[in-house]
Amino acid sequence: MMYKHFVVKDDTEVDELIKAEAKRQAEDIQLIPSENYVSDDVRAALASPFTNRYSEGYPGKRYYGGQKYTDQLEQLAIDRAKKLFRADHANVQPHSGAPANEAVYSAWLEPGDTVLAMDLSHGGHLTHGAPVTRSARLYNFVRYGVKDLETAEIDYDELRRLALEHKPKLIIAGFSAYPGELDYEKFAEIGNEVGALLMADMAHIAGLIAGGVAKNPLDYGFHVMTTTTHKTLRGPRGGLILTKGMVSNPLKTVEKTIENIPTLIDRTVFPGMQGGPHMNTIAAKAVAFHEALQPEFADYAKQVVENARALTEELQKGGLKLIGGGTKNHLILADVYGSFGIDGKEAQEWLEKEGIIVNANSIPDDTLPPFRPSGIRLGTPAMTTRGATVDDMIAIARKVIEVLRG
Ligand code: DSN
Repeated sequence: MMYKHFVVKDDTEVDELIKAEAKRQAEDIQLIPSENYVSDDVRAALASPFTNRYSEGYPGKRYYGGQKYTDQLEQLAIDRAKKLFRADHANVQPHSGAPANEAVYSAWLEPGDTVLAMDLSHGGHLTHGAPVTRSARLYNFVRYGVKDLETAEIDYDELRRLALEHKPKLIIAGFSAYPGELDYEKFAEIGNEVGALLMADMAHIAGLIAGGVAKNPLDYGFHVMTTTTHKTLRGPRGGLILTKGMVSNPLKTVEKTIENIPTLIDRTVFPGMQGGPHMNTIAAKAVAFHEALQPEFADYAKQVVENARALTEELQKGGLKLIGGGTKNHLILADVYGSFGIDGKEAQEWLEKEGIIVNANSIPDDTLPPFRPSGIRLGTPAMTTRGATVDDMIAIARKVIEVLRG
């Protein structure tokens, strides 16, 4: 899949690098589960004159003039996002997933408040309270994880025990390296028992939710859903926050209650955390949401999951141990150290030499350090966009095994 080249005509240094990267992306087997290939329409929107605008505020309530078209554009993106995810409210301005998560924390929590979230090495994300992050210094994160490597099931009894003990103000469901499906009903039951705000970070599986092959947490009592727009959702790099409930009178002071969460979030994104939204990215988000609303996107999402299952089966046949014994979504976490005695970084480098791109990743309770962990993470969203089928995934899996064994 070679992109049409938009020439950077007066800067050959940058133009050459763009061409080289486009060629690499077309030739390598791209298995990083958080990456994808956007459409030419998404790229056209990103390169549009909307990049020139400053539009602090929200549609109809801006601080600068000349907002006739930015207002229409942002409203279109909002309406499409709401429709796609059955949300009452959408904020399309977060620059990416980490700021989207931070915005929810800042809207809802006070410094020192407790949050219950998935441990990074068990599949959670850095922004879910990894000790190296800014939010971990501000808030008290308590971590839950999986029961064991074989099933990779969340330990819901432990999660409930932790919730009753620590009384978190926020419970986060979501992950960046977890091959299972979460039990949102169970999360909601526990969250409601302790009166916590329920937030789902769906960055990895937003496209699967949009395509109808993964459950939508908003259908199970979650109050807030954050996501990036560039992984399985196949849009531009960016963030999105969806909520149940409506924005209240924007002029009034609002209390921190669950019914005010849409207003609190809007106010935290702007003016609380960000300045001008990136309107060209919002244009590209609108295009991606439109694409994801088409019936073909449901076929794509289904194929992503089928391809992931085919990849897991063949990798396992080749002797690679997988966390959870397979996958229920688009991503696979493999224990290369436990399988072949090499660490994830070595595996990543050897595979790259053969044109197969993966990322080294920690596995639950990893005994190796994060930069040289025991695992690798693989996924199918990008290759599925390129038209890969189950047969292609079997061939790719065989090549991966050949390289790792070699
Ligand atoms: N870096 C992303 C991922 O690869 O999952 C998450 O932010």
